[in-house]
Amino acid sequence: MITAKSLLRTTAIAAAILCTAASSAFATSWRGWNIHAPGYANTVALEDFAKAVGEKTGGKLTLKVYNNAVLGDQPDAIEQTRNGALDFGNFNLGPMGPVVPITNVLSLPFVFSSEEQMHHVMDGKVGQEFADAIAKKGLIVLSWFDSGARSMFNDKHPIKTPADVKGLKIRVMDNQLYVDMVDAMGGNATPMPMGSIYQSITTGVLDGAENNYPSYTEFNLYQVAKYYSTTDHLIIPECLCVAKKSWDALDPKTQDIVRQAALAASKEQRELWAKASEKAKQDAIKAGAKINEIKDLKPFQDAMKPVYAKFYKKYPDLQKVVEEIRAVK
Ligand code: GTR
Repeated sequence: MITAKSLLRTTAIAAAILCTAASSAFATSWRGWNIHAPGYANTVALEDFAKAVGEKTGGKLTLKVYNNAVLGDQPDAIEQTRNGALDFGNFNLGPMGPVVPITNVLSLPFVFSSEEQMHHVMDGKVGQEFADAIAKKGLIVLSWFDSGARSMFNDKHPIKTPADVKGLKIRVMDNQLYVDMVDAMGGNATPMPMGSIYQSITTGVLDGAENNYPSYTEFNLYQVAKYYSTTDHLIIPECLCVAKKSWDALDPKTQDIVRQAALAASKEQRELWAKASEKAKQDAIKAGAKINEIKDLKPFQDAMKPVYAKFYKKYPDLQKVVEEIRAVK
């Protein structure tokens, strides 16, 4: 029997459903992954990106950035964004390698000659080739971020020649290429999340790791691995990427707003990055880190020959991409 009360309840439920449907037709919210802490160059740029999109769409699309990898470790976050469980993220192209084979080229040691050359490559035709391949795996690259040059640090001694890496237990990101890279110098590589390095050095599971100055200080690693040697062996770009599923659900006008905001974020991140890198280096020195500036990197480059040989054997087609990169000045 339909009573006044049940009619009222049914009407209220129907109204709530309609309301949700209406608001979801007009407002969308996105969740974004970020490994870094508040204040880090990438975080500031991502948060400004989120703010700009919210403002310019008049609140129709709101973005929230989740910092400090609270939504999971990087390889998982890449997976989650590819399948649309997360909407966007700032990803390093290193852990992208297992998913998008061509991006492994960017993880070859010394593939770029400088950070400036990396910008020229990624902002041009070759960068577009990477973006196209990444799109086929469910992620839209909106812009490229910096992550400087990565160098080795440990708690045992300065690294002056590749032979000094012999026997060292070094943490690497999740990609076989980095294992091969450390192997080629006689060290032992262990892939593990960034957040586990500090404790692993303290307990002796690791002797060190490799990264740029801002991450070295962000994770307080100078406290447990004071010998930082400028091996500059990797210059890996990062992307501001959106889940293809989330992207395809936007109308063209909103897509344009998001893309423009991402390009502005990349410009901002690169400027902040340059300053943050220098500051992190000085902060590390003040805190007692011993920086060993390596003048001649040739012995390190020569030591990487087996890494390239193995890579070309596995991916013969990618040799031409390496050549394209090297042809960009
Ligand atoms: C940082 C990078 C992070 C992450 C980290 C790592 O430089 O910005 O995305 O890749 O290195 O080593 O795990």
